[in-house]
Amino acid sequence: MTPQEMKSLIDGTLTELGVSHFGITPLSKPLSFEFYKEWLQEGLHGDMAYLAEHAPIKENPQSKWPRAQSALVFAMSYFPHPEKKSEFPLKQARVSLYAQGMDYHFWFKDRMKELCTQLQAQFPDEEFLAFTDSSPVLERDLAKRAGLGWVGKNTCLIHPKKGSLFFIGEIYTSLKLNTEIAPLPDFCGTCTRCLDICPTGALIEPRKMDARKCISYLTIESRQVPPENLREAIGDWFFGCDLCQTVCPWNQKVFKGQLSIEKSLALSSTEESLLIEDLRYILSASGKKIGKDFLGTPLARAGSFGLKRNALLVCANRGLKELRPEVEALLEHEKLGELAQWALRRISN
Ligand code: B12
Ligand code: SF4
Ligand code: SF4
Repeated sequence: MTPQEMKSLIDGTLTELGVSHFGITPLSKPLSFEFYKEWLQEGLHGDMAYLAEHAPIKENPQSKWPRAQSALVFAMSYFPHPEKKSEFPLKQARVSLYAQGMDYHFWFKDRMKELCTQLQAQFPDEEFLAFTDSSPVLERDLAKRAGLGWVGKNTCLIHPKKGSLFFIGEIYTSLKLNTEIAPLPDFCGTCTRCLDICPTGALIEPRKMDARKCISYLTIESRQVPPENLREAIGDWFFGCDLCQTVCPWNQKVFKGQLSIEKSLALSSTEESLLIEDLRYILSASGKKIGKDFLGTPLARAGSFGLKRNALLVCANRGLKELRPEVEALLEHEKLGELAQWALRRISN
């Protein structure tokens, strides 16, 4: 089957599923695998041990999926968020755009599975497997090879007409769909806006991140309290960070005037009251309540410990004296006590 035949077969379904753009690539060793290996060797992945464990399968996908020959690769835009939560528990706390709705690991995967079912009916003897994010797939490399964008200096995959605010997902198939897509050229040019804005200096070189310094890592993936030298730079980010993307001229062009590039948001007194309400709720709620309220959203990943840690950071960085009792209540906490003491010193000054 030719890639063109596949494209015309699924084009209609892709529109129904809300896919922004898509491409096809043969499954082979990622072009950037050596870079990935060096990145791991330098320890830039921090505590994300699974990234190292996944390396052999990322290098050779057939070692896990022997029949897989090609990948259909999809971009799913997350701004505006396509799966809003009916009652999002936070009103003002600063949450990165991808997390302002339901968790894409479920709904995006479900949409791709619908397509798998349709393809399976057409090709009963072939294999179709849907993945997004958590599987051992080097997704940006795969998406780049499928023509979905170029790898920007902020490390994100960017498309000149779609920007970078999209998820990547893929269907591995046993169908042979050999295609040579000319990769998109690099349109970063001399721009360095992402490197310049990053509050923690996580983008240590163009296209190279020290994940241990990225606010997304520190407020989502990490199960630790951040080192003191990075705490202030986290600013008012409660969950994740978008700055190196929202500042990007390619996103500015696509989402004219809709993206904030403030390192710390200027809040009206009403907004500040809402923020205090959000943080008070997080700092004092039980783990069970937090688990229930954030069920099915990306924030559930950080859990009660992670969200309380993030609330302490924002409270300290904004000097919210109103939250003194809630901070004091955590002073003896086994894992958060030291951070609560730091926060207390900051709001007392
Ligand atoms: C670990 C991880 C993180 C870590 C580390 C991120 C990083 N930049 O390394 C943290 C927690 C910090 C993170 C943050 C975010 N993440 Co993340 N993350 C991942 C994950 C699970 C693995 C990424 C990884 O292996 N990193 C290691 C580095 C070395 O690899 P890489 O970034 O993929 O880069 C490769 C390419 O850039 C390539 N490359 C560089 N130059 C060239 C040139 C050529 C020619 C080619 C072919 C390739 C190439 O080389 C690298 C290594 O192979 C992927 C999902 C996946 N399975 O791949 C999602 C993923 C990369 N994340 C995603 C998202 C949405 C985010 C956030 C926006 C979320 C948020 N707002 O908080 C931020 C963005 C921050 C940023 N600037 O990257 C999307 C990216 C979509 C896109 N358009 O690029 C992914 C693909 C998840 C998904 N399925 O949608 N993430
Ligand atoms: S997401 Fe934020 S902290 Fe991470 S690299 Fe981008 S600007 Fe820096
Ligand atoms: S901000 Fe500039 S350098 Fe960074 S990814 Fe966008 S175009 Fe490239």
